[in-house]
Amino acid sequence: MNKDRILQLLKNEEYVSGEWMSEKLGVTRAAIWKAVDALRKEGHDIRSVKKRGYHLEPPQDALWPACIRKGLNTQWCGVEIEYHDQLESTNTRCKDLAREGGVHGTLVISEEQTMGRGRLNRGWISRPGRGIWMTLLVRPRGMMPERAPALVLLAAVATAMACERVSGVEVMIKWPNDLVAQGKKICGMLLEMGAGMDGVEWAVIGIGINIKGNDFPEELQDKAGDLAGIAGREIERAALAREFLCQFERLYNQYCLGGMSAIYTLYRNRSITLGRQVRAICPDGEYLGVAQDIDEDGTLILETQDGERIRLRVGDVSVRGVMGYV
Ligand code: BT5
Repeated sequence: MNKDRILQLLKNEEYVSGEWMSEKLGVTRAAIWKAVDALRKEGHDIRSVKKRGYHLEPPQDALWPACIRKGLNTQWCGVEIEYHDQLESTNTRCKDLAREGGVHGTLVISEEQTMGRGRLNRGWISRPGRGIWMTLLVRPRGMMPERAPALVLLAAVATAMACERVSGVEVMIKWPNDLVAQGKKICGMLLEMGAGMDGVEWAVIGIGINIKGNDFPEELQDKAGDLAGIAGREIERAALAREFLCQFERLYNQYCLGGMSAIYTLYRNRSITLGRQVRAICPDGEYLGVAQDIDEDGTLILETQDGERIRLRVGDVSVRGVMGYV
């Protein structure tokens, strides 16, 4: 038991002192020493560094909090990072944290999801080591629930910017919040929230980014892609997660000061949906038309072939010429 907790603490910070661990776990220094020794015998590369404490050497491309935090200079975004080797869904775990009082800016991340979720109860393939499966908790002040989709648009811009910076590949956004690179979906997002009389109490933004060959099933082979495959080089996942936290904090702070308008401009500039011929499949039917605009609460405005303007809040769009739609 102690061993698992110690491993968790070592994955969390680059250096952890024995004294701090013994306080945190309520056991003696000798017990810590013994557990560390046992972990070493099991093959964990734990080093003792003078004046700094224990250091667990991460394997290549580890997504541990300690790796993400290295060089992270945000004020609140990613203040708490909870890492799991396996979870059903980072959104489910993050929702529990939100209800238990988890702080604004908490990130939940898992190496693998066994029941990763898409929108409308669809599944999300999240194999170990193949991507970044993470959920960010935010507590917006004074936001009405109908405005909350704006948070995912903000996250889409932040994630697109982070992916581009780290991979060098151009990343576009397909309404509402799929990230697309070279015509393939590399990332999807799932927003869930809890609201009370005063508006949104918490919102969790789940983000799944395919990094390297996610073994897509036959039906997704043409549609889904992975960032490393498209970039033609390795992508360091911790660096990408770190860059996402920086970009998200910057855009969120901007939104708190000046509202969504600047972020909408960034969103529109990256949209592969606007101005294009699209087919939209919505809960109430299917529409063909030209995507005209996206308004302040994330609604897509479509002009149909007979000149009617319709507003779509939820749905899937296929953009002519992208992801197999001709
Ligand atoms: C999404 O839904 O795109 C939202 C995906 C959100 C995933 C993240 S991972 C971390 C967090 N924890 C969760 O449990 N979820 C979030 P949607 O637009 O409904 O797309 C789902 C559809 O995309 C599926 O029905 C498949 O057709 C396809 N799909 C499934 N896995 C995929 C993958 N890894 N890459 C690309 N497409 C995928």
